[in-house]
Amino acid sequence: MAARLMLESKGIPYKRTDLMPVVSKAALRVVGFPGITVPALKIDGHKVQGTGKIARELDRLRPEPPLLPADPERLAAVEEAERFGDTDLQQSVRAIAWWALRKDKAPLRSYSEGAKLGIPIGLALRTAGPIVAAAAHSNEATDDNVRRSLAALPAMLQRIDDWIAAGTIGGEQFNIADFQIAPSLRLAMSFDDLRPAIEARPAGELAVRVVPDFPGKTPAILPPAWLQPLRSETAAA
Ligand SMILES: N[C@@H](CCC(=O)N[C@@H](CS)C(=O)NCC(=O)O)C(=O)O
Repeated sequence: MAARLMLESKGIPYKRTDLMPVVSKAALRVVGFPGITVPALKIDGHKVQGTGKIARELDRLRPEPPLLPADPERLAAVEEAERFGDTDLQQSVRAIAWWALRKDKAPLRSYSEGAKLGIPIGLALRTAGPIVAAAAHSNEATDDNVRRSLAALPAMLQRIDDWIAAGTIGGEQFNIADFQIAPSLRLAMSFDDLRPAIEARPAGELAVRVVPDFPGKTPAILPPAWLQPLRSETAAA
């Protein structure tokens, strides 16, 4: 989603292919990418992998509008927010999402809306069990990690609100950090358990501005005790 939004912000047309998680590692090797993660982009005869590298390559190929600011001080702030989006935030939301899907696979169908998998969605969903289990394992979606992620979420949301207040993200023209952070927030907001603590604050409003359409919906599934740290956030919002 982040890479797609970056291409769209540059006005560069693209062809999208979605890969089943886990299987994606081998599929990327087969088509000649050196690394094992998506997003992976072939552009202008180059293979570029990773949201950060893709953003920098797009700025090189088509400088306007820039994804990375030229001013060194602003660049340092944007890159700090980018790193946070790529690590702490994404890892936390991903652990929660895989934990929930392992518990109940029914919401998967809603997340596959619009996917370009090259095989029928029904078939992909029927064979998803082992893939969900493997992805939950490789993303360390353990009870402990999910509890820790939920406990850390209020401080992460505050950090994002602070970056918005400082003008690091959330400007008129979105930058690499907007595109790195917003998709994870939208994934978190697809959870009925989490949306109330996010949607009314600046972070939630920004996420919807950056990613107006994000597929998927997961009804309440997380243990209420684990959600306690988010209760006060919801009340404040
Ligand atoms: N935010 C990262 C995402 C890279 C990443 O971790 N991709 C995951 C999917 S969201 C992946 O391909 N995982 C494959 C694996 O390591 O099993 C980026 O900026 O490129």
